[in-house]
Amino acid sequence: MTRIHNPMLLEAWLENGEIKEAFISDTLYRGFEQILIGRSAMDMPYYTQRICGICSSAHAITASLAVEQALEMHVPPNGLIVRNLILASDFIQNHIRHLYLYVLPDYFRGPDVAPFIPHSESDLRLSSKENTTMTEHYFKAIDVSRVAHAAFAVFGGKAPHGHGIVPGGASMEVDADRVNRYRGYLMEVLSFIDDVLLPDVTLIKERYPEYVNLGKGSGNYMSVGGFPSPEGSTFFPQGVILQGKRESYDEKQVTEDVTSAWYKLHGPLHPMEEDTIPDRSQPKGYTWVKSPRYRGQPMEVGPLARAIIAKEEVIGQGTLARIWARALETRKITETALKWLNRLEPGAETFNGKTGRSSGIGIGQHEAMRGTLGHWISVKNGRVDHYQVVTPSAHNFGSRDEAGTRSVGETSLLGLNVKSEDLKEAGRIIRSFDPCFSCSVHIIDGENLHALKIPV
Ligand code: NFE
Ligand code: MG
Repeated sequence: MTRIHNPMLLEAWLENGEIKEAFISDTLYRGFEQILIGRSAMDMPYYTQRICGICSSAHAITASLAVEQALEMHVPPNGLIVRNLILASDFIQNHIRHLYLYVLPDYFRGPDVAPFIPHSESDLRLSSKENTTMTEHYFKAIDVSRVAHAAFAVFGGKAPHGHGIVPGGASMEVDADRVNRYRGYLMEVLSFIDDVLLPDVTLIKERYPEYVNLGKGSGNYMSVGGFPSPEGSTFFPQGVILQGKRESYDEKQVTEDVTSAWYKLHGPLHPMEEDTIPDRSQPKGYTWVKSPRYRGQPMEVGPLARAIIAKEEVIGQGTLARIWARALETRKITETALKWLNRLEPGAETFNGKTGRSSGIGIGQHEAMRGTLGHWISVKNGRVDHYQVVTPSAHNFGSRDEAGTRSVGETSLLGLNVKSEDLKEAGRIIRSFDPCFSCSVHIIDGENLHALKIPV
């Protein structure tokens, strides 16, 4: 798959043009969790941000939450808001880049120059004038996503992999200059969202109406919530929809198994209990992504799941429903971040480094750009004893579990009619999840690359 974050392999079996079976593999192993053992817990936001460059601040916040719980640290109100502002700008950056650079090239025809060549000519429905406008917007989106990253750097120091989010709060103090600069950047982004982004997605929605529901996932949705206020409420609510029923989220129900992944075999285990030991010889293995489950079931996570959990109106449950939910979320986060700015108290502390203990366990959970992110940590005398990361893309694109149940992503392709030679229909569905495969496995062997052979 091209135009996603890092190496993903889709193998699909077709009969009369219909997808009957699909396997999605991550061909990249990284071993992040092993890298962290023995290191200072305080450094976890810095290390884990390197899992990924597109959602770095989500890892920083989630790691900080885990460490703060483990060591009994308390974040001052100003610090909470500053962290929200950093993550908000990163969400905006992510959503704009995902839409224009990864998604829209499946729907419009750019000019005959790089990066638009070679073209896929199948199923293009925009007029030549609309294609020209989309091309202009594509380049404009690169500039605007950079503006969002500039907002990130105001409180994060730099982007990606900022220095602003630390256990105990935020490293940057609040002053009028920073507030004004952040506001200026976000006002620019907001007019782009209203004048360009939302109309563009509306146009695609009108021209490709069948994609609103094409590519539905498992129908189970989950959000752990995110963007806390000093009063204790969260901007993203927490919740689960499992087999049609709404229930409250219970962290103890999260497990991972590795029946079909390249790891030393173990059954479903809670992230605090499991290990991450690579073993390329596993007979059923076809990917480096484990199989995260909630109450034993695969859960769809991401902007569509968040909208459904928040009881917001959604237009469907498929490809363009995901893309539309992400577009609306971009607007909502930008608007809300501008309001958070007014809640900052210039000069008030953003950081409190006091710890209540030096050993303990901590569970960090926060919604990342692509959905639910969890970091589980055990700290002994200030050092990491156990670390487990479960990412949104692992939820959406993990391996089959011990019951053989497919991931949300694999399920979304079944029954799809493929007419184009380049499997464009499948590409559109997969990309609507915004998959990231460097996050999912959190050393590639360049010498022995070979196609995977998977028994059906
Ligand atoms: Ni590499 Fe990430 C996000 C995390 S992954 S992008 O959002 O966590 O699924
Ligand atoms: Mg993991």
